[in-house]
Amino acid sequence: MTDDIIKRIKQNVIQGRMDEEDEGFDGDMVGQPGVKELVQQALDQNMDPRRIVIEGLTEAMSIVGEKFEAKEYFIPDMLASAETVGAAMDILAPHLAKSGMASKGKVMMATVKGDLHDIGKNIVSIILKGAGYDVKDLGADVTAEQIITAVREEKPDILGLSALLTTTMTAMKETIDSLAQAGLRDKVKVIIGGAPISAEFAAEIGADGYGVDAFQAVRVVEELRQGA
Ligand code: B1M
Repeated sequence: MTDDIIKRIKQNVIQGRMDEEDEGFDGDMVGQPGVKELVQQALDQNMDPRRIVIEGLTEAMSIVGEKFEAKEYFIPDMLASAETVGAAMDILAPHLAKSGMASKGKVMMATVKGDLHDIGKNIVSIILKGAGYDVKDLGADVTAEQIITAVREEKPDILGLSALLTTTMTAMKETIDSLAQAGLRDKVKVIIGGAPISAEFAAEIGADGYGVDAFQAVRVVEELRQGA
């Protein structure tokens, strides 16, 4: 039963179906529950929201990426799927973020310059909030200068940078170098992540940590905070 609902959430993200009024890319799906209804049903069945994120939404987006690579999907298709994930995260956020906890520290998050992919960064932000961190999200396509200004003003304990394009990975190094030039590098720990990022790349550009996914990102932030 629970496997079935995860499967249907995945299918509907891939179909870009927000709710029951949507046809889906294959047409003729009007009347069947879409991502919003299915996510709510999964929560009503007490499904772990982390499972919905990992096995439903994230796996679906990776299939969407494969379809884009195979030229089966185009940008509007990717966007339609991405929007269903955004709507699902709006429903899941309060369940992932436990309220009323004392803040464990301040984390500033940004997708780097030139990169508009914000779904992964948003998931990391929500999971960090759920783990008790005060998260300030600067958004996507954020320049090193904007990040330096925000770090100077907000004094976060941790800076989290996300990149999804091989061409924008270099903006992570630029940001870390700019922090050093601004005399801020020893004031903030930097963790990076995103599909093309690896632990080796993180070490190479002088980041303090790397998270393969949102849950590992939280573990790394905890380690950095304890070691700080
Ligand atoms: Co784009 N895109 N896209 N795209 N897109 C990819 C990344 C791509 C791999 C697709 C493909 O070709 N297979 C490819 C990149 C190829 C490359 O660089 N080698 C690509 C391309 C080429 C492009 C454009 C250049 C297309 C074009 O215009 N020709 C263009 C670039 C725009 C720009 O950024 N300047 C573009 C545009 C878009 C859309 C706007 C249409 C849309 C983004 C919408 C949005 O984000 N609001 C989009 C989408 C949806 C994708 C795919 C399909 C899905 C990305 C995603 O959301 N994944 C993607 C293919 C793929 O990744 N399989 C693709 C789900 C998300 C939960 O995973 O972001 O990896 P992810 O986050 C994970 C982990 O990586 C990690 O935790 C998250 C949760 O577990 N993580 C962190 C992420 N950040 C972290 C930070 C951390 C720690 C962990 O610490 C701080």
